[in-house]
Amino acid sequence: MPQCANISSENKTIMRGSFITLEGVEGAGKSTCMAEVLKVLKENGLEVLETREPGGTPLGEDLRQLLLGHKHTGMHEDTELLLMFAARAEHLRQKILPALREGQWVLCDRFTDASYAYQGGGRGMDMERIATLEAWVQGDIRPHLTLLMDLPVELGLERAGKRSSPDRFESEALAFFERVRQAYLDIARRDPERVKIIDASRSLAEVQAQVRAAIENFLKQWQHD
Ligand code: Z5A
Repeated sequence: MPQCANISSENKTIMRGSFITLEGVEGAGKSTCMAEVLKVLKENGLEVLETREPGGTPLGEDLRQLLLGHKHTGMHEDTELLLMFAARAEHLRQKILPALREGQWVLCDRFTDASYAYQGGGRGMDMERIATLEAWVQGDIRPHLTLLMDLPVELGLERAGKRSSPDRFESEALAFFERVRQAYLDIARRDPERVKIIDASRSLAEVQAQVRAAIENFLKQWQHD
């Protein structure tokens, strides 16, 4: 596929920055810990682009409204998955790849692991379908490091519940989030080099210390390679 070939060759030749993602179930503390990651990267003199999925571009943010809002509560799961990847195609081409090409680091709140976890694990969609879309939209672009903020689902929902009214995903049942968590842990087991598990059930200070250690380790490796 031509789109794949273009993106693949860019990955090998042009990407100079590094691509870091944060993942986890609802209320795991991703947004809170983005700040700590950002702080460590900036202390090391790196220029960082912060972004999120679904979203990150004007079109992506509009798609986010459709995906998270309650206007289309009965949305078919295929539609949901395709909209996630439509937003991602735009995000990658308009924002992530240009930044990486310029040597910026990209810090993204959720990426394709979330499609495997929520649509694959949570909704039970065929993982092969997701892999097909991943290959089509991304070629061989993958995050270099992913921090998986892991905690018991009930604790995450309790933390998130204190904050705001639930969006379309947050309205799902506990069993849905248990499947999401297991799918994330499966990804981490299969790809331990890339995916580092953070015990997000601890106090904020302890979680931030784990996050800092993971980023500092990654920076050491990155400078060495
Ligand atoms: N989604 C999908 O289905 N498929 C995809 O491909 C993609 C996404 C990309 C939007 O994500 C939804 O899209 C998401 C999956 C789906 N749905 N869900 N659920 P999102 O990232 O925008 O939404 P979110 O997961 O709901 O994020 P969040 O609620 O903002 O959670 P968070 O960022 O992980 O948590 P937080 O805001 O940092 O912290 C939550 C609260 O806990 C807050 O009050 C903090 O002060 C507190 N907190 C944080 N850490 C601690 C500790 N350690 N101790 C005590 N309290 C803490």
